[in-house]
Amino acid sequence: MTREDAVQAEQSNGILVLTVSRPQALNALNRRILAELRSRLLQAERDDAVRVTVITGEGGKAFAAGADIGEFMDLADEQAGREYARHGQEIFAMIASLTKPVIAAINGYALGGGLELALACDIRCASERATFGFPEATLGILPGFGGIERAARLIGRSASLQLMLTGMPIDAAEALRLGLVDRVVAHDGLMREVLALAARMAEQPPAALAAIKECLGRGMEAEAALFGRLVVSDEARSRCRAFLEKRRR
Ligand code: CO8
Repeated sequence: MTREDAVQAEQSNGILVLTVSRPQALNALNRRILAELRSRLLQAERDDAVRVTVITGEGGKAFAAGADIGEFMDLADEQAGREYARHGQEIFAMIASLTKPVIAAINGYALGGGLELALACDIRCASERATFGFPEATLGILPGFGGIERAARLIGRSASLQLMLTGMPIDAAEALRLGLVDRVVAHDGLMREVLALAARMAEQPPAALAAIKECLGRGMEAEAALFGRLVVSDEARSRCRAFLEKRRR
C-alpha cells in the first residue's frame, strides 16, 4: 500500500476494506480511482478469502464528493461524454452485480457520483456527519453513473427527483428518513459498526448470500430454483442438522 494508491485495500477475517484515497480533492472519483475500484472489486470477487467488501473514503470529511469535475473539461465532444458515462455505468453496474455483499461506510460527503457509488453498494451506513446530494443539475449535467434509476428505485420517484432537481444537500437524519441510507451512527463509531455488520455477513455461507442477491429482481421462479439448489448442499445439510441436534456447527 503506497501513498500514491488511489484505492487502499486492507483485508482481515474475510472482510476487505477499500478506501478511496484522494482526500485533497474530497475523494472525487477520477478515472484512476474508478479503474482501481474496478480491478480491486473484480479481484475480490475471485478471491475465496474475501467474504464481504466495505467501501469508504479517506479522511474524516468525505466518502466521495462526486466525479472529478476537472475531468469533464477534458471531454472533447458529445461522444466522449457518452463514453465517459458508459464507462462509469459499467463499473457501478458491476459493483451492483457482485455475488458478495458490498457495504458503503459513508464517512462524510456523498455527493453526485459519490452518492451514485454508495447506491451501487448493497447497504449504506453513514456517519451522523455525512451529507448527501445530487448537485449535478447545478453544474448543468446529470447523475450519469446509473444513479437516477438506482435512487428512484430506492427512495421513490418524487423523493429522488426532489434531490436531483434542486441539487440541495441533505443531512444524515434526512437521508435515513428517506431510506437513502440504512443506518446512521456516531462518526467515530462508523467503522466499528460497519465491520460488525460485515463480520456477521462473513459468517454466512457465501453460496447462500450469493443466491439471495441473485434472486433480487428475478422473481419467484429464480427463488424456488436457487432454494432447491441450496437446500441439498452439504453446507445447508450440515447447518440444518446442527440446529436440529442443538449444537453449534
Ligand atoms: N471534483 C473535483 N474536485 C473536487 C470535487 C469534485 N467533485 N469536490 C471537491 N473537490 C476539490 C475542490 O476543488 C478543492 O480542491 P482545491 O483545494 O485544489 O481547491 C478540494 O476538493 C476541497 O474542496 P472545497 O475547498 O470545495 O471544500 P469545502 O469544504 O469548502 O466544500 C464541498 C466541500 C461542498 C463538498 C465542495 O467541495 C463541493 O461542492 N464539491 C463539489 C460537489 C459536486 O458538485 N459533486 C458532483 C460532481 S458532478 C458528478 O459527480 C457527476 C457524476 C456523473 C457523471 C456522469 C458522466 C458525465
